[in-house]
Amino acid sequence: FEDASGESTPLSAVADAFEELSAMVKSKGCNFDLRLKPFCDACSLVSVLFNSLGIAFKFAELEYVSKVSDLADASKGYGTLNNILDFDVKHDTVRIQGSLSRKLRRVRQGLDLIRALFQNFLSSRDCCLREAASIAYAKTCAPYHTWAVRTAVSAGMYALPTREQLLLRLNESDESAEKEMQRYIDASLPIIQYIDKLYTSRNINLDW
Ligand code: 1PZ
Repeated sequence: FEDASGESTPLSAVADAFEELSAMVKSKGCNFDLRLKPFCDACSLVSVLFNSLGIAFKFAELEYVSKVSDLADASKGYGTLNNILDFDVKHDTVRIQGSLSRKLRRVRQGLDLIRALFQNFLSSRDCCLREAASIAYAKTCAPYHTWAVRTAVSAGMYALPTREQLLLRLNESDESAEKEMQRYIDASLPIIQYIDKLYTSRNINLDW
């Protein structure tokens, strides 16, 4: 997708990257052995959205970016997402803080947060960004975050830009944003489900 000036927007780049990933996953189903490199490349594009959020979520950006970058650094040694899980299962380190399986789980929660946020954002044009973001956060990440983090996030919500400011900063209109967000919503779901299956197929529950 290109905007009126012929440039692709940050949002369309994110949607493109996730459509490519989900096409790979869908074509081969859960037997597909997704490589870390294309996965991390797509995940790092998401962080451009942070630039439009202002400084209130700088800590969330640093947190997300560092986890994606640790996974990207591991891509040479591990190759695929499956290998990360295999390693941590073997060493009994899946849920240990700092393990790659735990970082992958957190990045997956971030992807789901954006998906839920976009869904709320599109459900009503009157829905303000703070409301859309608060509800999405409560559903996808808050249950797994400490009280201190949840408190900081809810304070930060008041510093979010308005719906109009966000669209302006993303270089989107209501119509174009709707199209791009919907593409991300549809394309990210198979990726999120694929990641969940990496854990559940190894009898690891997802309550963390
Ligand atoms: C327009 C978009 C508005 C979104 C606003 C929502 C902001 C959510 C802020 C989340 C802050 C998370 C801060 C730190 C959390 C850490 O405690 C956890 C656990 O880390 P561990 O103990 O496993 O090392 N880290 C995470 O959950 C990873 C990062 C989640 C942040 C996702 C952000 C998603 C991307 C948003 C892009 C606009």
